[in-house]
This record gives sequence, structure tokens and C-alpha cells, in this order.
Amino acid sequence: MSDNESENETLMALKAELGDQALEELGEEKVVSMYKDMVRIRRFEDQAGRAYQQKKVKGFCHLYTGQEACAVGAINALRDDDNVIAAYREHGHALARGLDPDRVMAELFGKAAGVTNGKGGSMHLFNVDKNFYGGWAIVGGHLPVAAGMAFATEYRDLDEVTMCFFGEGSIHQGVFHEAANMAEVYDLPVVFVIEDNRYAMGTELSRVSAVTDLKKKAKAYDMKAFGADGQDMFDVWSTSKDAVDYARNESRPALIHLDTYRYKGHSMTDPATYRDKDEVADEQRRDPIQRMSNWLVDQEIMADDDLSEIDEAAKEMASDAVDFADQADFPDLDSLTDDVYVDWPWEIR
Ligand SMILES: Cc1ncc(C[n+]2csc(CCOP(=O)(O)OP(=O)(O)O)c2C)c(N)n1
Repeated sequence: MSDNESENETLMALKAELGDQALEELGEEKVVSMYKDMVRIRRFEDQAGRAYQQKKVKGFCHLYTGQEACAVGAINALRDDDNVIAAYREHGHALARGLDPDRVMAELFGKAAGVTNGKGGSMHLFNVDKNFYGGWAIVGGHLPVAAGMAFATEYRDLDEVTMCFFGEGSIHQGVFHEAANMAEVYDLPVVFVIEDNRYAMGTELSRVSAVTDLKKKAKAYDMKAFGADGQDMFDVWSTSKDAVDYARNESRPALIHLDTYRYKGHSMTDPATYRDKDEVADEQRRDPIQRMSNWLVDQEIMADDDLSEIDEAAKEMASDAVDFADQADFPDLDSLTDDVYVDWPWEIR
């Protein structure tokens, strides 16, 4: 075997013992369904990108391609009654949380059938029934909201955890430090998940950050920090489970750093000239879906034909979502000022 081949094999290998742990704790069916979710996210994003180019999606659109293991691994460490909140690159989190792909696509298209009634668009997906609280466009803006949500559960004596996803670009925003400090001072069960895809728009982390091991940021707030390979679904799941258990059982905040990579430009209008094609190709050698496909075949859980079937089903799901969104109506002009102020629809617990 050449050096290159053996390096490729190492990059492709998942942490085998964590795969065994997942099979034992989750069962084969659940592990396969998590794999399917990653494939569905990838195919959904293919269609979202295409629809954007056809001008069916207006405004901003940030694709999640390459980062699928982060959302799927981490969200599957939660209970249904836990809370999830994310930034604007959140199509993957929404789908991993179980939002209906038809309604998510319709939201991208600005249609009334969308999850935010067509008024939020790509960056503001939301679904209270799934405890999915956005979709936030301001970098770092949702971190104090996450701390507030965790405060609310703590105040009501519930044992729910709030999981908050954000990019490494948030780490130098003042709100990260304010939210982290408050979370620790008030013992809030919130898990901050940094999806470090190396770039904040066109700026690589090392160019702007004196500290690049972002787990160290937790130390300043005496917060427990965890780290995982963001391209290994099992590593993300197992690490997230540890962090979530800690947050729930100790009622304390935690920080997870995920080492991941985005394959596409920052948004649909970014040609990504700040990095060369070789770098992207190099990163794709640890592709989270390919790694899981290999593992499933190695474990004799699936054959190549089964994997192709899963991919075909995911493509069909994504193109059906586009058809649904195409056929849906835009919101009525009369509804323009609806939902500006809301009646509190939930019983205060
Ligand atoms: C407060 C604020 N400043 C600047 C922007 C413009 N902006 C949008 S995305 C982005 C980069 C953020 O990168 P990162 O947090 O790493 O997330 P990623 O896009 O990589 O998922 C910037 C600077 C913004 N939306 N909000």
C-alpha cells in the first residue's frame, strides 16, 4: 500500500469503538436512520443550491454541505423535549431535528406553507412543536437567547437541555463571552456547540484568533469543554452525549468544539477564492457520509446496493420538496403584519 493510500485509509476510518458503542446503545436501525439523515441533508442542500441558482430562493442561502455529521450526531444525543437553536446555516439542523423537508423547502422559497409561513426564509427556520427555535442571522446573536432558554427551564425546574450551534466566527463576539459567563454563573444546562469549519466568510480562523484551540475559551468561564472530529458521526454523537448528560445531570453549561469543514462557499454568492481546490479536495477525503458508508459496508450492515437505494430515496425526497415548494402559494398580502406581535401561545409551565 502506498503512503497516500494508507493516509487515505486512516482519514476514512471512524473511531471503531464508538461505532460499537452506538450499535449497542442505539441499535442498528437507529444508526442506519442517522446515516440516512446525513444523506437526506446532503441531497436537500443540492436541491436548495439549484433552486437558488434558478432564482426560486431569494435573499441569503448558506449551505450545510460537508457538515452533516455535526447536526445529526449532536441532535441525536438529545431528547425530543430538549431545545435546539442554531445560526443561519441551519437547514441541516432543522432536518436532523425532524422538521418536514417540504415545509423547510417552502420556507426557502418564501411560500406560506413554509415552517415560518414564508416570512423567515433560509436563515429563520423555526418549529416550536419540534423544540427548534431558529435560525438566527446575526453572528452570535442567539447565544444569549440560548442561555435565556436554559434559564427558563432551570427556573421552571425542568430537566431539559438547550443545545446551541454556532460557527467559530462567533467566538470573538462579545455575546459569546457574556452568554458563557452568565451560563456558568447561573448554572444553566446549555451546551454550546462550535462548528469550526475553518472559515468565517473568507477569513480563516488562524488569521484572526490568537487562540485556535477553541476549547480553551471555556476555561475562562470555568466551563467544561469537549472536542470531537466533526466529520465522524459517532464521535460527534458520543461526545455530545457526554456533554448533554453532564449539562442535564449537573445542571451546568458545556462547550463542544467540532472540527468540520464546509464544502461550498460561505453563501450561494461566494465563489470561495480564498482557498484552493486542492484544499477542498483534501478535506473531502474525510467526508462524513463516505466514512459512514464504508463503515456500514465493513460491518456488513449494508451492501453497496442498499447505499444506492438510500441515496436515490434521499434525492427523491429533495426533489419532491422542490415540487411541493414550487406549487405552494406565496403568503397573502393581508398577512403582512401578522406575527409581528404574538399572543403567547404556550402554557407557562
Ligand atoms: C454581528 C454580525 N456581524 C457580521 C455579520 C456578517 N456575517 C454573516 S456570516 C459571517 C461569518 C460567520 O462565520 P462563522 O460564525 O464561522 O459561521 P459559518 O458561516 O462558518 O457557519 C459574517 C461575518 C453578521 N451576520 N452579524
